[in-house]
Amino acid sequence: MSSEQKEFNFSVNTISVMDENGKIVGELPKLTNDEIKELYKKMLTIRVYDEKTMKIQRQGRVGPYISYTGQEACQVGIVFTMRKDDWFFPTYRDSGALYARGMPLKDVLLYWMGDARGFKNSENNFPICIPVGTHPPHAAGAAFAAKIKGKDYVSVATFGDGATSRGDFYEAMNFAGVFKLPVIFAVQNNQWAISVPRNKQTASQTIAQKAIAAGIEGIVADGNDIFSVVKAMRYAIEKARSGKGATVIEFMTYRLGDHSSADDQKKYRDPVEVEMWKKKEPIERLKKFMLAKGLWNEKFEQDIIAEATQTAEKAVADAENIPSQKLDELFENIFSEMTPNLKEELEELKESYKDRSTESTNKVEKIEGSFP
Ligand SMILES: Cc1ncc(C[n+]2csc(CCOP(=O)(O)OP(=O)(O)O)c2C)c(N)n1
Ligand SMILES: [Mg+2]
Repeated sequence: MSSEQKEFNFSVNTISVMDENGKIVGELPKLTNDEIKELYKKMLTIRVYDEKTMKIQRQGRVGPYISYTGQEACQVGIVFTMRKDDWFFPTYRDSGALYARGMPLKDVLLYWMGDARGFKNSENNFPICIPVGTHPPHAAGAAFAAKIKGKDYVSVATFGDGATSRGDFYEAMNFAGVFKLPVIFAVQNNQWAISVPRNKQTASQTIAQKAIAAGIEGIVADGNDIFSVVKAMRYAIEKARSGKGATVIEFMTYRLGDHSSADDQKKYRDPVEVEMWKKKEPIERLKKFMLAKGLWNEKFEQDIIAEATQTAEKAVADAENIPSQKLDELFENIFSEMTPNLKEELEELKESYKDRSTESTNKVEKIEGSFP
């Protein structure tokens, strides 16, 4: 029996616009000076919010928290390119993206305080997905709905390198490939999944190439360069909106802090590696570019920090001072109509609260528990 060999050629494109010294090495995406300043403001603002939240977490005023410091270019750049009516599917690492998309700090803080009302009024953002990588199929499903309804909104799911080892990721890509869905799988490859390094996660040379088997395009972009993030996302969104299907973008970035407030990264990471990545971090990099263009000065910086600090302090006070949530409110926003199972669970919970003075959760219970 003879077999004929056929060659297949696949490629993964890479996008890199600005190097770690703020020097332009590729073609800039179209952005006005005001837009560049706005991107910088958003990145610095969400860093202030992140630092404030970590501080109050250490004081026991929020539950377990996940910081995104070092990943601000992804957090801001991914949502900057989205329309308000596009659908966003974030993970626990993406509080910054939710702020950048306009969700009030108070509401996201409520979520981390264990208060279900945080996401009650959130428009076109799915709630933060805590289980690793279970939401790419949801994003593909929402994209399928857009297609059936003949609407031109797109779905964007963000998740980490670790999540790409899950079957759900492959199922979502496969579905998106077959039906040419308007969905973007935005992988924030921050090199670690808690203590598991990228090279133990997959033997594949890139994560982006995993898209190829599903018949969709995979791109690698510099996730610590806001210009590369905007460029890659714009390309994928335009493609999705015009009916040309899905894209996987692997954003190369780095988690500068601990995995979560319950983690100690010093136990498993070489400080030399962390220092090396600090030199590539996204805010300093954009600052260098802006300084050279005359778009940055110390007053601009200090004004942003002052405004963000003031907003953060007010948001913390507002979140801490709202009346406790009612037990019903924990269940109400999950489905448009409560399922029989949920109704049963709610009754059980109410029963267990029977002997308490109030039919609501309180702050002490809210901050119990930890995040792996
Ligand atoms: C289904 C599931 N398994 C395990 C965990 C515990 N866990 C939380 S985060 C995490 C690592 C995820 O890494 P990655 O996808 O790279 O995202 P990152 O946290 O680095 O942003 C794990 C294993 C979980 N939350 N959900
Ligand atoms: Mg990771």
